[in-house]
Amino acid sequence: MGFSIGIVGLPNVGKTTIFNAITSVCAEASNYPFCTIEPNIGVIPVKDRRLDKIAEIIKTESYIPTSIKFIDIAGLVRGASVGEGLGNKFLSHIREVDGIAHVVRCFDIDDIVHVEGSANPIRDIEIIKTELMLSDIEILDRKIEKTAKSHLQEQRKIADSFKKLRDAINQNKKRHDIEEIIKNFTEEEKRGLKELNLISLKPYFYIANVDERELKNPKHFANLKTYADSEGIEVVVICGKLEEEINELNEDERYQLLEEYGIHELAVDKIIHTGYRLLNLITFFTTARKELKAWTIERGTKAIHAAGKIHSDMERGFIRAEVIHYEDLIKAGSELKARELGLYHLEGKDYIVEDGDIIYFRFNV
Ligand SMILES: Nc1nc2c(ncn2[C@@H]2O[C@H](COP(=O)(O)OP(=O)(O)O)[C@@H](O)[C@H]2O)c(=O)[nH]1
Ligand SMILES: [Mg+2]
Repeated sequence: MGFSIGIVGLPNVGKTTIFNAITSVCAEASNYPFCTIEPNIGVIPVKDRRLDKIAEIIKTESYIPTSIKFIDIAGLVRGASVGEGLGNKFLSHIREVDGIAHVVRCFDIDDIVHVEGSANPIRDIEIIKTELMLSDIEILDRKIEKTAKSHLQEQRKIADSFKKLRDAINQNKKRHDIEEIIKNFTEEEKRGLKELNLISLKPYFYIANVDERELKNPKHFANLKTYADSEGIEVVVICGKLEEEINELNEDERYQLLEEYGIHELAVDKIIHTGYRLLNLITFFTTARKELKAWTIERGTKAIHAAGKIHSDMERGFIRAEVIHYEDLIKAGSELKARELGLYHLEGKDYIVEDGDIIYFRFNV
């Protein structure tokens, strides 16, 4: 299962525009299993120059980048948590994602209706956050109610822990304070918490959607930035409309056009890089079965679990991992030379996979 990012925000802030802009890279990669799999779900290949470099050294029949899933989640308005605008259905989609990209409208255009009258980043963010928070509180209340009535003392203790968490979320406490509360949870409580998939605990960042005419000095942006800084949250600036419009161009033409606007990185790359940082992800490579392939895992993943990303049999029958780091392979220039230089190392199941590792898993089932 890959990693996923949900795009949230008020209506008419540019979520679908940005979704279309970033999923358009799929057209170029039509030989890959990436595309828009449903109108609002796109699996985006992660560009990685290292893959091309490895492909020059290790000849395989094909090579496949890793990917991240994006979901354009509609329908969040004031009252979503009580079902307004199909709110509950959309909220349940947000529970499934690993991270959240919160799109904030930083432009005023009269023809494009703003559900709250006019753009105001902080108010807009807080409307969405309130809905997300209320939805979590409802879920926590259900859990508390179920456990508090129990005749078992342990269950009632669980209710107390969850009550603490509920109150912290309700009082809009900082992420850090909430994490401190969770640290004191027992293992069982932590497992129970995981199952609830609380949105308030998911990592997030903001996408400032700015107008192409205001790129140099986008309206409302300073406010958003100050607010985000106070939370310690990243803001990615994107001009959704411009990037959607240049969909049809090939990559070189796109870069050329964006340069004219002073933009040096495609929205899709900005968002993927931020997503990687946000979710603490790294990439490793495999070259089995005539196929060079990139994979995404969380930093700190053990070799045995990295193998499980590829196939459950590989995890179950894990014997050893033969590893060479990307830089070492490039330095050696060929697999043979790398072997002569002793750059391959054998690792056991507890080896922590590093970004850029090229791994041959040995397994037995
Ligand atoms: N001028 C301008 N219009 C935009 C921008 N982003 C979105 N729009 C327009 O805003 C409207 C709503 O965008 P949409 O992506 O459907 O918003 P959603 O409801 O959040 O999915 C559309 O008419 C877009 O063309 C932008 O960066 N600049
Ligand atoms: Mg939309």
